[in-house]
Amino acid sequence: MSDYIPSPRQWVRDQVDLYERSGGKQGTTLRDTGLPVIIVTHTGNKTGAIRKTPLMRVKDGANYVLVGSLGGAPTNPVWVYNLRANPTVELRDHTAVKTMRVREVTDEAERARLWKLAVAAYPPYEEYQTRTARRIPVFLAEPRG
Ligand code: F42
Repeated sequence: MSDYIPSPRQWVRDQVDLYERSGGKQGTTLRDTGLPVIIVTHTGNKTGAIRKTPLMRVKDGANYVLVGSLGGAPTNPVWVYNLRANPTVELRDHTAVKTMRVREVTDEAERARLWKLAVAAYPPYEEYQTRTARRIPVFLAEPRG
């Protein structure tokens, strides 16, 4: 069993704590936006530790779109490298917890379709992409068959 290492960012850590402690009944939205958030539990690619990352909830049928925006920062969030290395995750959406498999979306047409869904769910993603030279990574989490 690996250990859970919480995020070094206090507000992120607090959100994960409240979301999980309440069984997905509290702490489920992004600050004052009221927009829904999911928690992705994954594995650190160097430590092998358990990591928990809140992300905006972007649904595509039974699947979820994960957007590595990090507010338009110049570098990818670290969790992107973790998902590339260890694609099996546990995804919590409110009270529902599922094991899912994640893949990075590289097909341009598929990415364009999913990006539209992402921006519809969380409009600031569009501006975040204009702030950074990197292509914001997009992943699709699918139920593990
Ligand atoms: N971030 C997004 O990118 N997209 C979103 O849609 C999003 C929504 C969101 C909603 C609510 C909320 O509370 C936060 C939200 N965030 C969103 C922020 C998100 O939760 C992450 O905090 C953010 O993306 C930064 O991710 P990060 O993985 O870069 O986290 C940093 C701060 C971090 O935890 N760093 C760790 C550290 O100790 O510095 C490293 C953790 C790690 O995974 N280490 C790896 C390991 O093996 O354990 C090795 C790392 C390596 O070097 O490869």
